[in-house]
Amino acid sequence: MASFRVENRIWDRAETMPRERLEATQLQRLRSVCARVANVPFYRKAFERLSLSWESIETLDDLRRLPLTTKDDLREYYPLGFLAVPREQIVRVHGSSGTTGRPTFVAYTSADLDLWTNMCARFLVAGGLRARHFVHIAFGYGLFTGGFGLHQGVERVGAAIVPAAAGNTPRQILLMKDLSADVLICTPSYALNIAEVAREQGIDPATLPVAFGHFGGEPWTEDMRVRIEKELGIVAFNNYGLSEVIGPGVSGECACQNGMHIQEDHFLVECLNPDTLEPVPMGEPGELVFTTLTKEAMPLLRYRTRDIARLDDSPCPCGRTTVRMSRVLGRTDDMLIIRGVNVFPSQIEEALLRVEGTAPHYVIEVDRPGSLDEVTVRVEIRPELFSDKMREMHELRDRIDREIHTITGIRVRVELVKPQTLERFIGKSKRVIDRRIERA
Ligand code: DLL
Repeated sequence: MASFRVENRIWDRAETMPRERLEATQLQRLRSVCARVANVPFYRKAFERLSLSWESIETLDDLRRLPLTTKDDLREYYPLGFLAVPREQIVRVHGSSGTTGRPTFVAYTSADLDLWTNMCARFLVAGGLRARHFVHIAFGYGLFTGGFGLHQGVERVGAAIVPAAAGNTPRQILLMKDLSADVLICTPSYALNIAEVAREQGIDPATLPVAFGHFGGEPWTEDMRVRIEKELGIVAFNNYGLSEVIGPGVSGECACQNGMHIQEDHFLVECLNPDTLEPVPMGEPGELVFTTLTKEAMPLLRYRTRDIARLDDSPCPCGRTTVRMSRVLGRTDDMLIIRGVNVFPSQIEEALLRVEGTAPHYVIEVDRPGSLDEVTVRVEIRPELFSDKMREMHELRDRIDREIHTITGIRVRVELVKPQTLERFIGKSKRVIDRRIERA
């Protein structure tokens, strides 16, 4: 791992506010957002149905009385039916692509952009960014919130930006080398892709000038972090967000790398059992649900993210007083139910990364040719281990099979494929093909 060390620095005082003051601020903001959503048809109707008004919100516990919001609700009011301000006040629209084709749009006023920028600046500074750095951003600039969101945050910190955007990896490597970028921002899978392409070009990725990176936008595991840090010789930080809530900047790691600090002066977070919708005890995994406290254009109450994570309210040595979230353990909707067992793709990734010789490129295919679910995990083998000796390959396959079984409790069919045969992704990776859906 790189010798880079992060000195703890706080970007703004709100991050270390005493809990009582933070909670008083949250309550005042919660009442204000409940008053502001009165213009939004979905919330107006829900408030009527539940006989609620902003005046009836007297404590933070009253949050539980508010209606939940889902992605389907946003779809029902497509394209911009959740606006809480007149259209003239909108200065930007972003969106997230769904599985159904039509994106979900999110809108920002100029005040929203300002606070979003600040949120990104906060977590970047917590994770080592300083004005002296050169930052290579390999996120898409477009409807996706990754490129513009991070760009604004880096700009506010005063560091230099190379807005490389997505694609053309050999060119990205050239830019990183020639401009001596010391910070890399992209998805974790793309960071590994950069390392791989560098190797193909005869460049040891660890010799690239990057010292640390901020990665997010898709699920990744602790083992994947170790792999990225080793390959690129960097320190890798995790950051989390989603378009509906604001984009990147909802939470990010500090130098302690012990969970991602949630920007609680802007968001109220709940961790709920996705079936009963009751809060889970602190530290238990549950679905994260966010209420935006400060957004003007499209505030959301109790937005169900479908992301499963744990919360941790124990004090962090960095001095920030905000609750931390674990890495995302899975999603309630990419959760695969295989012969009755809940399996997250991240568990399969964890198993693969434990086996020496596998590359972190894999595809999980689920099918039900008869009455039973069958899972095939296709995984690339590292070039140096790909061999034409049948026995060695069989042993490797058996080891992977055992590891997956230990972690998930299910048996899968493992197919080893040649290096470089699976698709590479420049944005978010797509690891699961569920053929049961096509058959249904
Ligand atoms: O991915 C925002 C973002 C961009 C965050 C860049 C961080 C960096 P969406 O496209 O709306 O927004 O996708 C949101 O991506 O609900 C999670 O399932 C997943 N996700 C985002 N960050 C992480 C992360 C952006 N660090 C969805 N770990 C979320 C795991 C993540 N999953």
